[in-house]
Amino acid sequence: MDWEDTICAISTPPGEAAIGLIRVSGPEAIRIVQQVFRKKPDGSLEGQPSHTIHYGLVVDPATAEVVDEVLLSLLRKPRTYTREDMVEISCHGSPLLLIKVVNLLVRHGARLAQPGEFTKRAFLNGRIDLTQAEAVMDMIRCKTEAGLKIAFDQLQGKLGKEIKSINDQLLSLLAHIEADIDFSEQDLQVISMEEVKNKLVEVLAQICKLLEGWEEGRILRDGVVMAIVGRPNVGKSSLLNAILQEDRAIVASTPGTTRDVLEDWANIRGIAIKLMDTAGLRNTHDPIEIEGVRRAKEAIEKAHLVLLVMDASQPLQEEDHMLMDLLKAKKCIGILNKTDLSEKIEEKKVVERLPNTSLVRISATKHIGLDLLLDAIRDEIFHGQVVVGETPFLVSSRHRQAIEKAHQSIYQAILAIQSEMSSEFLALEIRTAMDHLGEVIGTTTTEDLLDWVFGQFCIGK
Ligand SMILES: Nc1nc2c(ncn2[C@@H]2O[C@H](COP(=O)(O)OP(=O)(O)OP(=O)(O)O)[C@@H](O)[C@H]2O)c(=O)[nH]1
Ligand SMILES: [Mg+2]
Repeated sequence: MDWEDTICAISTPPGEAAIGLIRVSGPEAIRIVQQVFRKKPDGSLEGQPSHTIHYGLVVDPATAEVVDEVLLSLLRKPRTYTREDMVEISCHGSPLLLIKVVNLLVRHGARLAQPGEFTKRAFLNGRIDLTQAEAVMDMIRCKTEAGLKIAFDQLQGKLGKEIKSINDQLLSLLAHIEADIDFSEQDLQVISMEEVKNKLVEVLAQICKLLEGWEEGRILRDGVVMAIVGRPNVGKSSLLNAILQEDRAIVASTPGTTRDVLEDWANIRGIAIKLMDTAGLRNTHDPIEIEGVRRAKEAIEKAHLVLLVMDASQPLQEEDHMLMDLLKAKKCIGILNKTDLSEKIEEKKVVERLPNTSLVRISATKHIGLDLLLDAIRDEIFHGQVVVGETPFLVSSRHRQAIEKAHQSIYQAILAIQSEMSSEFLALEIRTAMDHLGEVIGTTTTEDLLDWVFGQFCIGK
């Protein structure tokens, strides 16, 4: 597919940097850049071979003002990111200067690119499938090594290939069924219903395997939210600091030190975890603390996992009991903190109140038991180690929804065989399943879907 317009954008993040990169893509990319580029030594870009780098000045032809001294990569289609002619201009990384160069390109016929438009062109020009396009953004955003591995596998086409392979199996089956329908009047049978059913069951198992990895994949990509809660002064902020290994939150012996919810990301055993340190929960008349307590309760609602911190050096108090009740239905780890002091907590009572919750003994300030706590957090999230292996992980809810719909259609097709419904009906269900799988890789898409997918990209990618 060819576009008439040529797009340009700053591809490096805003702010000062050593280098700022401007990308130009489209049929007029080389001609437009040529108008504002004075190659050194003298010469034109026009006759230059592809994949070459050129030194020169960006000059405003209207005023002869030299805007910047740049290196420019000339990339001719089709071996480019978008499969169009592209020029990448490496400027000095000043935000003002980059805007000036982009304005100059726009004045000479380029258009500002929409978010993700370069990758959208790569997809529409058939260089990558939709799962690969989405992986580009996952690569940029991911927070852990495992997330990066999943995104990279997807970018290499691992998920796309798996979906295509399932689709091909369905296509071959459909061809046989349709041949059967065509030859039905001649009483010729190309494939038996038993064979069709067995093949469909096989395909269903492959789809189930993909869906199984969804929860883990999503967590590895997006991470989880974990709230640290407890009554005042039990050591929640000390624990946050110990996990982050920095003095992030204020710690003080005065109960009610933390008022607002404090958030930060940590990489715990390869999982990206957003930690939320909250205000100590208690009944209070202080309006600021009341708001803090409200926010702490909100954090509990949002959290996938809660760390309930208790002070092991004191007997349980009313607030501890209140919290244990509040967290009954929540995924939770109980923490007995301050175990470096003499213990007064009635551990038995905690076990009785939270029978299905693991308890970990730590000292946040003396850094005792933290390794065990981090293991417990990982186990609570994953129930063991997650290995990024052969089966591609599903990480996008868009993919999951489409694959679940395909699963449903194939299931219906199997039921149709069992209840001896017509082959036409069977073919229809298989075709519907294929359409849903096509949505994942982008062979059946709508403009709305593409707008939604690429709308989540950053500009210049
Ligand atoms: N001995 C000992 N003291 C601790 C430990 N953890 C925290 N403390 C002390 O307990 C006091 C309260 O700690 P914080 O971390 O501020 O407690 P908090 O739960 O965040 O308190 P609020 O924000 O007021 O709800 C401080 O004086 C800490 O030094 C521990 O493991 N051992
Ligand atoms: Mg605190």
